[in-house]
Parts: sequence; structure tokens; C-alpha cells
Amino acid sequence: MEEFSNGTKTGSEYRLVLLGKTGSGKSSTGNSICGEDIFGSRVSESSVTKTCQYAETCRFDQDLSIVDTPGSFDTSTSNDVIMAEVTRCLALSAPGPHIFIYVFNVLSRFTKEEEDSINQFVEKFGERVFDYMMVIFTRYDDLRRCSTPPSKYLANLSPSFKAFLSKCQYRACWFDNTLTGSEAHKQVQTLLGVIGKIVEENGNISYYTNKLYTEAEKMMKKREEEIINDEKKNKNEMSVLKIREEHIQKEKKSKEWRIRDIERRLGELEKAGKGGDGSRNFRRISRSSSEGKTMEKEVNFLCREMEKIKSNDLKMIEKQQKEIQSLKARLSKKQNKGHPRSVARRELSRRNSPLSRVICRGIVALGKHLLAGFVGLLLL
Ligand SMILES: Nc1nc2c(ncn2[C@@H]2O[C@H](COP(=O)(O)OP(=O)(O)OP(=O)(O)O)[C@@H](O)[C@H]2O)c(=O)[nH]1
Ligand SMILES: [Mg+2]
Repeated sequence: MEEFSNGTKTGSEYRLVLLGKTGSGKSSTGNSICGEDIFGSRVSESSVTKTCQYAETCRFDQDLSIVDTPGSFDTSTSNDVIMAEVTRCLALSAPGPHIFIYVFNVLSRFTKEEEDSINQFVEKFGERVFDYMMVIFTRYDDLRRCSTPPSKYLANLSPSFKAFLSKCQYRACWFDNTLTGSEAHKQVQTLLGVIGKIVEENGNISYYTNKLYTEAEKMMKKREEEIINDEKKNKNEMSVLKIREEHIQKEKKSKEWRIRDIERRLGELEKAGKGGDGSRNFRRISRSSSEGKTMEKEVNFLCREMEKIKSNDLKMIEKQQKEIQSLKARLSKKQNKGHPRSVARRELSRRNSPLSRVICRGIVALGKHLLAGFVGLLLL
């Protein structure tokens, strides 16, 4: 399997996908992992997260990319919209997640519906998906409040959930998403330890992948290349603009110097003309003298030149400078911030972006039956 070299976005990060029933605490857990509120979360009867959400962060020297999935969809949601969401979830964690985290609220029951969805997911994605799956139990605070030790809670789980947990090789963490400060940090560090171990255990095949993820990765890579090329083009355009700007600046300086020269010369001529009344009365030297006439000619010539510089050249330069400034502003707006993969993911996190549409078409074309395995988990 292809692995990316260290230092690239997809190589050194852990990609996590949060799955689970609506209200299980996926978004809160995502926020706890990030150490800040990024994903929308609140008490609600209906599903809070309606679309696939995505965040990149670095916690305790580990780069993480986290995909928070919608808990469920409104009954009115069209199949196309659901497909678009699922494909975005997939592509956001392309070339494949290191861990699928099944988020489970300790106050809830493992329903038949949940069990069926997981089974369908495993049926389509293969049993090996369990090598990349773990459970996070949320509302650990509630468990503590009831003085229920984790061992007792686990012992009382339904046989079907126990079977699921066993397939996940009992890889689980307890999360209290109400925690803050050092305690909140500690639970994230514990989780990173568990994930690190899973990644290590999975060896060379450090993340789950299948043909859907491979296709999504191809499309993401293509977009990355376009982003890199755009960036290069932007940089070139920017350098050309800078050269033009420097050239214009030099021209402006030389014009200003010329104005100063003219003013100095006019001053000299004025003095020579002995115009004590302040006027540039060069004829005073002698109206008829050739020296006077030459001086007058020079003065007229210099005044015309100065007028032309001020009213034409400098105004033109100013106009060109403004043009360059606005072009530069436009280019720097277009300049992509961050790693090309992050830029592509940001595009993808916009539901109706061209990239989302292209990816949806490409992945759906690969087979709706495979996607159906994932869809079930988002409809819980
Ligand atoms: N006390 C307590 N409340 C929690 C914990 N985790 C989540 N909650 C609360 O549970 C509710 C649902 O949490 P969310 O994170 O929005 O759940 P979700 O799985 O993202 O829900 P959907 O977006 O609808 O799928 C919110 O009111 C959270 O504050 C926890 O560990 N302890
Ligand atoms: Mg949510």
C-alpha cells in the first residue's frame, strides 16, 4: 500500500473520522480533541450536525485531521444530498482514516438499528475495518456521578455491544467532554496514546483504505496539483508586478528629481535675471541681448517641461501604481493559505464547491452499493 513520505500533509497526520448516533457526542468529542470549539454542538432533539465538518489541528506534537459526520438527516433530505455528504466525508479523510472512532454515549442503549448499520458498514468495507476502529464512551462524568465504575458499566453492556467492542479489540477511551484544563488535556493524550498504538499495530498499512478512498485520493491529489500550479502562476504574476512596481517607482523618483533640477535651474536663472521683484523677468538683463533671449527660451522650455511632468507623467505613474496595487490585492486574495491538501479540504468542506461536485460524481460512479455501507452510519 502506498504510504506518504513524512512531512507531507497526508503522511504525518492522524486522520480520524467520528461516527455514531445523533446526540452521541461526536461534535463535542471533536471539540475536546481539538482543544477548542470548532464543531457545532448543543442539546437538541434533532440532529445538530447536518453536514460533514472538518478540522485540522496539532495536539501534543501530533497533526490531526478530524471529520465530524452528521448524526442523521431530515426525512426530507434527498438521496443526492446524502450521497454528496458521504462522498465529502470520504474525501476529507482520503487516502483513508487511521481511525474510525465510534462515539457512544454511556447513557444510551446500543440499538438494533445501530447494530445493523455497523454490520452493513463492515459488510461493505470489509472485516479489516475493525483494525481501524475504536470506541469513545462519552458522558463519563455521568458515569462517575452514578458512581458506576467503568468495569461495571462494561460488564453490563448488551451482548451485541460487547461483541462489537471485542471486534474493536476492546480499544476504547472514556471522555468527559465537560472537562477543561489539564484534565481535558489528559484525556486527549490518552486517546492519542491509544491511536498511536493502533497505528503502530497496523504497521505498514497504517490507515484504512478501499477503492472509494483511493479514487477520492486521486481526485484530491489532482486538485492539489491544480492548487500548486495556480500558486506558481500567482507567484510569477506577483513577481512581474513587483518588477513593474519597482520600475515605476524608479521612474517616479527620476521625474521628481527632474522637477527639483528644473526648480533649481529656474532659481538660478531667476537670480541671473536680477528680477528683484520676484518675477522671472529675464528681459531685465537686456531685452535685446541674445543672453536674455536664450535665458527666456530656457525658462519657457523648463516651465513647459515641469508642467508636463506634473500634469501628465506623474499622474500617469500614480494611475499605474493604483492599478498595480489593486492587481496585487486581487492576487494575494487568491493566494492559497496553507498546505495544498488543507486548501483542497477547505474547498471540499464547502458543500457546493466545484470540488465537492466533482468528487461526488466520481465516487458515486464507482458504486452506490459500496457507499451504502457508509450511508447507514450517517442515518442513525
Ligand atoms: N455531560 C456531558 N454532556 C456531553 C458530553 N458529550 C456530549 N455532551 C452533550 O451531548 C449533547 C450532544 O452532543 P453533540 O456533540 O452535539 O452530539 P453529536 O453526536 O455531534 O450530535 P449530532 O450532530 O446530532 O449527530 C450536547 O448537549 C453536548 O453538550 C459529555 O461527555 N458529558
Ligand atoms: Mg454533531
